[in-house]
Amino acid sequence: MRVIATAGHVDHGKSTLIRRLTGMEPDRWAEEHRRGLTIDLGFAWTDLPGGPTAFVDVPGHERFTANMLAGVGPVPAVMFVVAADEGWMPQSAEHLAALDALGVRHGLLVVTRCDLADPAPATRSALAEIAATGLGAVRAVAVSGRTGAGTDLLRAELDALADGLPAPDPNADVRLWVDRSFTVRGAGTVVTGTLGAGTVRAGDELVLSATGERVRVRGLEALGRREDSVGAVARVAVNLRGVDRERVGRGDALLTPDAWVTEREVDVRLRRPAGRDEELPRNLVLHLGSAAVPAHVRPLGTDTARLVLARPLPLRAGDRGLLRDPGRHRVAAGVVVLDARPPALRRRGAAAHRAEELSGDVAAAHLRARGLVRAGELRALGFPVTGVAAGGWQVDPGHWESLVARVPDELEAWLREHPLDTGVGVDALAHRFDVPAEVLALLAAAAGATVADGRVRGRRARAELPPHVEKAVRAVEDDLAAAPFTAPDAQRLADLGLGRKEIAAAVRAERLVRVAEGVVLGPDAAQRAARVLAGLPSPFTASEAKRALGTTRRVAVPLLEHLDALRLTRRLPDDTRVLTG
Ligand SMILES: Nc1nc2c(ncn2[C@@H]2O[C@H](COP(=O)(O)OP(=O)(O)OP(=O)(O)O)[C@@H](O)[C@H]2O)c(=O)[nH]1
Ligand SMILES: [Mg+2]
Repeated sequence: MRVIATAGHVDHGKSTLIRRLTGMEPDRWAEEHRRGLTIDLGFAWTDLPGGPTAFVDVPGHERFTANMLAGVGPVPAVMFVVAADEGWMPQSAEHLAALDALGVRHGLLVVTRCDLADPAPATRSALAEIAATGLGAVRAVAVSGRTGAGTDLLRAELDALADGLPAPDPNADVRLWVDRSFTVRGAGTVVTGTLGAGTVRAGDELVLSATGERVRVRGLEALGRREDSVGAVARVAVNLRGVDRERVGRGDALLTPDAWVTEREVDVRLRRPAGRDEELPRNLVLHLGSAAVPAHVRPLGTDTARLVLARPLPLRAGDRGLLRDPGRHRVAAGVVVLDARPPALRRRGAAAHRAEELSGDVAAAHLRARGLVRAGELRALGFPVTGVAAGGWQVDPGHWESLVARVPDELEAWLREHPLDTGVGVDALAHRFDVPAEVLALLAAAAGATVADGRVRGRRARAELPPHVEKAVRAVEDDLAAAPFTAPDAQRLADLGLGRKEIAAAVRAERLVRVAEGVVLGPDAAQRAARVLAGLPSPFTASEAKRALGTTRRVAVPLLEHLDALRLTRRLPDDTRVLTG
């Protein structure tokens, strides 16, 4: 389905054209008929040669501009109507300014009431006005709603307009801006809206933006027919289970669960209409989607501001809306959302700093300010998923680097405090780094530490030893695997080519521990020895320790001193020892 909105000055013949194109009555209210005036949005549809096409018919009267904005807000294309006999009028100008601010890029000029006047002058002036906006050069067609002249051409031009629209993403997250809600006897609450992207299916669970409550899609209708699923772009009526009609209305949105953030503060870029440089009023109304929400404007830089909304809205970076001054009946500025979850501005000078951030890479600044953010949250905010990916999180690259650099120090510090541990618990280290455990594991790995059985162990820098030393160290490791406290003797070390320098390298790489000149053991020798000694009566003598460890005096004496230094053991005045802790 394609969806096209009308726009144009009051009484210029919009609803008459919709009636003629669709055979349906867009003015739904008795009062509209009595006054011959559209007050609220009207909805109608027809089959054009290129496919079914729905229309959102808007009121032209300036009193109902808010309704007009709710109708065109979510619609990507517009049929701009100007009466041949009246030409360009004030609401023509306000509607055009609104479309420009909302970023509508696809339009068609329809000059109607041609039976009353020559369409050429109105066409000329309207095309010139439209060309000065983001709509650019549009095609024009002259018609009469009364006689039907030009209707076939209008249908062909509407088809061409619809065909030129960008294809919507059927898999996008749903944000259906509600423009109507009513009760159907026996079915309950029904809401309607223009679905701009994504797909809604019967049975889906969606979130009501205003309250955050979950609602279930009981049934769907599009173009007057029941459907199991409706994909964008479409006019759709959604029958909801579990929500009263009073709790949902125009300006609410139905959202894909967990895919949107709904906040009260938002940073935006402002686009002032040309020639309007006076200071922006502080209190305006933000129109975005079908919502109209009072907004307090806090200027940040020359063209950026923080909006504090009267109620939260589900927004994303890139969303377009406009700020309107309802008292003066005019568009004060177009807005483009830059950050839908901006940081608090607390310190002096924070606004100026923020303005600078907003003129650069906003997504990167967002990540930098927080250190790390869930990837899903970046998506929900409409940001590209930047930074270092780590277990569902995205980490600011600078933060990541500083964390990686801290890993060895933190490991060492931990092992100093907990000498019996061979590694640090992932959770404990995560707590120290103030990051989630899944991020910590990846951080540790990036720092060259190993993570196994929920523990992080320091770097085993195998790759860093020259090959001949590596080979020799492995031989020593094999010896020690069989007898952990039987240090290789001088002859064995010499045979393996392990001199003073080679041993020092192996110690630096945490492959060996040197407890005395020429006495090397495995890196966990102290911890293992402490566990063996725990089986002895306390206090114990050096000979008792030597026997328990199954080693010689050459090893046992310096090993015990090593244990003393690590405060695993304490030496008593009579030369016996006790285990600490
Ligand atoms: N002669 C003539 N009258 C027309 C034509 N189109 C509309 N009208 C008349 O103009 C008046 C307004 O037409 P609508 O279609 O209600 O105008 P509208 O743009 O929908 O007005 P609002 O929704 O209130 O902004 C009605 O009396 C129509 O009968 C036309 O092509 N020729
Ligand atoms: Mg009308």
